[in-house]
Amino acid sequence: MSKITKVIARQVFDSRGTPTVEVEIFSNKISASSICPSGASTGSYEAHEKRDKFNKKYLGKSVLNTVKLINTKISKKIKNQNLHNQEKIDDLLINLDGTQQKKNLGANAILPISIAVKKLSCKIKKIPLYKGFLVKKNFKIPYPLMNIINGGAHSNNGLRIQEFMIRPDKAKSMSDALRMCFLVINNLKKIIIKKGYSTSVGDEGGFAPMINSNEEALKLIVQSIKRSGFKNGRDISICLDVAANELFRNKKYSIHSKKYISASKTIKKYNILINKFKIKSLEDPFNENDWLSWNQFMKSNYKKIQIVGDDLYVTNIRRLKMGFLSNSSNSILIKLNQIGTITETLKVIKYAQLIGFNYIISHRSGDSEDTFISDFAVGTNSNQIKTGSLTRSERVAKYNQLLRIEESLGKYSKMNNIK
Ligand code: 2PG
Ligand code: MG
Repeated sequence: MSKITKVIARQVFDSRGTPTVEVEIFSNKISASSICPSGASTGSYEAHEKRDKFNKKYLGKSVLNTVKLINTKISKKIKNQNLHNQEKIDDLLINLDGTQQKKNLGANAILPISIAVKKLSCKIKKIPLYKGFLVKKNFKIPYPLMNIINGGAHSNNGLRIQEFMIRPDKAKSMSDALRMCFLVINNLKKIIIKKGYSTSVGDEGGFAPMINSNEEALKLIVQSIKRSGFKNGRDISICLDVAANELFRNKKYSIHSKKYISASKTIKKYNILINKFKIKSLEDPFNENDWLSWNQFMKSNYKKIQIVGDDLYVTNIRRLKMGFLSNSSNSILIKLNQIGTITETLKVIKYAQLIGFNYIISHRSGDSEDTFISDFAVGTNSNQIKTGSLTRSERVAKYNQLLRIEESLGKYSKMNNIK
């Protein structure tokens, strides 16, 4: 048994320059740390993120009270606990909080502790982090869902859909996958320059050209896939995250233009886009409470494409069960800070496995140099990982970690299967 001997929390900054919590856990002289990520387009059922609302020095965004809470009350609670008993430590934190949505302590206090504990446990056991979860042998590498054009809440270009992603379906390895994406991104850059748009990037590293038509963004991507020598829909697929919570008002959606239209008209327009651009995955096409539209869309598309619930499920097993019973989607996005602990996240993943859902491990738009999710994706047998474009170090760090894992698996390394 190794005990937790010291807990240190500090305020650091995320990729948007917003304060966030870093936690370092010690067992005698050995330590491991983790930094909490943060979303911009959040679901209302997510676990709570606590900030110092009234501290004007940081415009209400600091996390100094959370840091203090970890360094005092929480630290006292978990000190001397067996570091290898993740479930017990997570339970202590869940109970200390005592609310459904982690409103007392905040998920941003709990998650970095949960992750740092797991990292330290693996470090002490001298096993690579990816070996510390569900998979014990035959590790597989997830396909990247690479967000190459940013819109919605992740940039101010006026693009309504939040994420335009590519998935290199024909890649034979992670390094091959990254090479394919690298080519498409570089060709996309050339095309964007030629059109006279800016090549600046959004929060997740994808280009954020000042265009406001979804179709135009999709055409640019199709062109760059072609120019890179690949076939759209065969070698590389286009995947979208609509983040429709942000585009919903009075039961209507403004996804395809600024005008709000009914859900059934929105579905018709989705179907046109899916056919025209061979879209293979659609995340959050509807609002988090609009179960009826999710179900209607599912009925006609479930065999054709991956339909992903992010804000719909918020990595919460109760909501995933509701979605499964009401036939709302066939896949779930997994974000650890939506629920707050590794233990709860693993329960959701096991349930997703049971019902045959794809589960995609995801970063947040505000992220950091912490590469935990790369190991987590391999260790939970996730077939896809969503972690931004191949720019901005907080995104690239995750891909680089997957390259290291692939290298360490050597000749046993294999890509996962996409269904
Ligand atoms: C999403 C995420 C990550 P955010 O909606 O899927 O890409 O964005 O972290 O802003 O919720
Ligand atoms: Mg999303």
